Amino acid sequence: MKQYFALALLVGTVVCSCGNKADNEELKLWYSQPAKAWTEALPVGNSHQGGMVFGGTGHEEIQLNDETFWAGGPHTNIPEKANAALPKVRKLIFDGKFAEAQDVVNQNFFTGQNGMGYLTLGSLFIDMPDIQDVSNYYRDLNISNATATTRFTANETTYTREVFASLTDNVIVVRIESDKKCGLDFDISHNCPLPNIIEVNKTIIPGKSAEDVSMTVKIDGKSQEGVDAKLAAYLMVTIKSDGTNQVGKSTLQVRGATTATIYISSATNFVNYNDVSGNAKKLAENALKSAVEKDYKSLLNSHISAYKKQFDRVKLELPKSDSSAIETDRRLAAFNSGNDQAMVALMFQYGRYLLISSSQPGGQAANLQGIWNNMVDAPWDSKYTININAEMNYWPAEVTNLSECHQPLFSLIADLAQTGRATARQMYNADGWVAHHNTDIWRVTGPIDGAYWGMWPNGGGWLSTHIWQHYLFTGDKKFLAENYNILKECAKFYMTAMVEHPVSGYLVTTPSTSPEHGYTNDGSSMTAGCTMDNQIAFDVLNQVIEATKVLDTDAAFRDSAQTVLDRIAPMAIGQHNQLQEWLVDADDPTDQHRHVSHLYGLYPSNQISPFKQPQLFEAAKNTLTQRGDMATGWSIGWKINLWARLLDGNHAYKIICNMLNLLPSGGNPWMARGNGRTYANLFDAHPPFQIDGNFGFCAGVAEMLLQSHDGAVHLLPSLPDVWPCGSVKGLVARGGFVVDMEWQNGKISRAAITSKSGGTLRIRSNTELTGNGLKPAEGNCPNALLVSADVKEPIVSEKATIKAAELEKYFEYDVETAAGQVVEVRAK
Ligand code: FUC
Repeated sequence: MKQYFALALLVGTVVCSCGNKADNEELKLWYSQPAKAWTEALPVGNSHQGGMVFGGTGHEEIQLNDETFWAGGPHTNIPEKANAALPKVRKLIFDGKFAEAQDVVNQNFFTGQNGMGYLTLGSLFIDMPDIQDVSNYYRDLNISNATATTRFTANETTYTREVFASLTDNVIVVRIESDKKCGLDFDISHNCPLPNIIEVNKTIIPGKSAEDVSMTVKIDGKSQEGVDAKLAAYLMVTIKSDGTNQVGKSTLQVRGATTATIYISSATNFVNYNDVSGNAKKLAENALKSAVEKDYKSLLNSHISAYKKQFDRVKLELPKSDSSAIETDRRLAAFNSGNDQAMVALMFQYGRYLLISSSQPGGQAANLQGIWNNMVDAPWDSKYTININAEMNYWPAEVTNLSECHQPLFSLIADLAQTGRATARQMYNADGWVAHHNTDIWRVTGPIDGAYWGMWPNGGGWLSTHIWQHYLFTGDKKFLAENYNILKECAKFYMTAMVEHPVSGYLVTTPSTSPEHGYTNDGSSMTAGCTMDNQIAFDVLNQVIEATKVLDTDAAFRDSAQTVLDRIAPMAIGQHNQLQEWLVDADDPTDQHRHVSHLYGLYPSNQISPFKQPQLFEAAKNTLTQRGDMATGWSIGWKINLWARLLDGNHAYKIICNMLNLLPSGGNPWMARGNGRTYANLFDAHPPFQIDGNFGFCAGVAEMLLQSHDGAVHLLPSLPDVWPCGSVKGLVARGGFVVDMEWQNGKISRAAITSKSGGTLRIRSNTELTGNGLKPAEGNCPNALLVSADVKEPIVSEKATIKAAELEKYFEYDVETAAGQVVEVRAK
């Protein structure tokens, strides 16, 4: 009740928003033409199924996916010869013979199996042959209720198609209506680039005069790189209409209907990475049968209410504009010449929409394209690149209040903790588990793609930090206990695979690479103990040590983990005042490489604090400045978060502007044409399409408004000048604090913070605050969930002239909270 009251107060007093559009108008992507290309079509998804809606008139296409439809079958890609070659590779690296080391790795560390590709189910087509002279065309994706609508007039009839991927009934539903009685005639067909068999039939419904018509399509998977296809998909379609339903040779036909509902289900025989014994046909049939029994309105309502339960947790109001009256592609194209802050809010919420639609509990983790892919050979197989991209997909999960959407990633991690054991043992004689820079639905953990890119044994380490982050946000000790062994075994990998560096004496991972980047001029990326590796190893060990304390367990293990942790190299500041990417001071300050791996310590990790490590903070800023502002889509997504962590909202916003730049569809999808980084359907462009940038953007906007990794819940840490006023509701801080706040003239005016699980709430703000129970903070932050990592002092080059960062004045307060309590504060 108290919380409700606080919210009502907030909502009632937003004075700065000057727009007059209703919320649901703001939350639409809309267009006045059908999609001509896939990156103009609009995504719907229920995590298991994805659909891309083109919004055609006489010829509509809905391209379909099933999250478990992948090439190949259960297999591993552990290179047999790696272990024998390992000592030689390490010696070559320590001797500085990097190119030779890379050759040996290339010859011995790969199996030729580079992970399997995510496939398409092809497309369903809806043909209305008599459609001519179309007028009043409109299509949209409404992300406030997760439905896509297409509407147009032809033959003096207005046709409306509504599409949604039901979050509750495991089917995609298409509703077609004609405003003229019996005005609806259409045919349904299917086409797929993979081999398929189509069957059509009529079902006489007992007790009813109408007949339903159905289509069953069996689609074969694909062998890849010598791994046999073990998956097949079933796609099933049923139409109910109030007209005459009939079947053609391989089509379904509706004649003289006023309304028709198309139900689409799909399944494969995938059970888990090691089991393909599922009955795809039965699964698809069951989903279809139970959905068909429900009427359209009840399906729609239960979908919308399930969606809203997640989506409505967060509301963001930035200064409004009237630009939602402009269709989305033109609006995007105009972004950099206007002041359309509502577009930023739309793109932020679109990230949340995409996460809800692609990653529900029990499903597969969102892959490189989420769940949406129309190709048989998708870019990078549309699998999981775990040296940044898959992790980025989950950056918005906790902070934007979609914690349960994180769950599919935890299942993926749990699988890798199984499959990665043999890889650790056989490649490195190491305990625990390891994964390299990619994985797929079969949970391969061996290196892929060649040494320069793939020789990186930290994919498992980075992923496992998500377990700890989930704990920090939720305080869920049961979750931590259930996943403790994954953390412990991951730590054991580092404890047994790291070796002593012969010169520095530090423990290092090697062979490795600072992701996809090298500094030598011999075309090699091989290295030992690069900064990112050290930061990840630090997190893995530090987090498991903290976990043993929280769970009061494994004291002896804690001590041995600490011994290893103490021997990891500190970060180093080099001659260009930069954070060094490698143990050697070899960074090129003119290098604009997209991977900013050594800034992992700044974001997503919490090893570089302006309060605790001010020199490192300054060095990180120099590095990011040197790397430049323009990059591939995901790299831009990362840089928004990084500038937010650097407490520079205006620079973060500059990067936002680089992202919100239309890349028109057409041409070679791989080629950067100009600086466009977002397609007409607001999919992020690497280019080509990768969904990580959407999620990085979403997390970045949240990070500008709220941070909680550095000893306090920091309100508005990184507000750009272009957002002088606004409000946000429902962002989540570590410690389980849900934050509603509003600001005016660039300063927080009031906030209501709900404590989900109690504990000390330490608030940081650049504005003096007042509120019940607020007292000035003293000493270290007493809430362990909010505390940043204690890292070693950096090594600083003699050539560096670095000074500690100068910070604005912050006010800090402590409030003791009980679970459920709402803390209300306002500007003094
Ligand atoms: C890594 C990146 C590429 C791309 C790919 C999926 O290899 O370096 O830019 O994002 O993953």
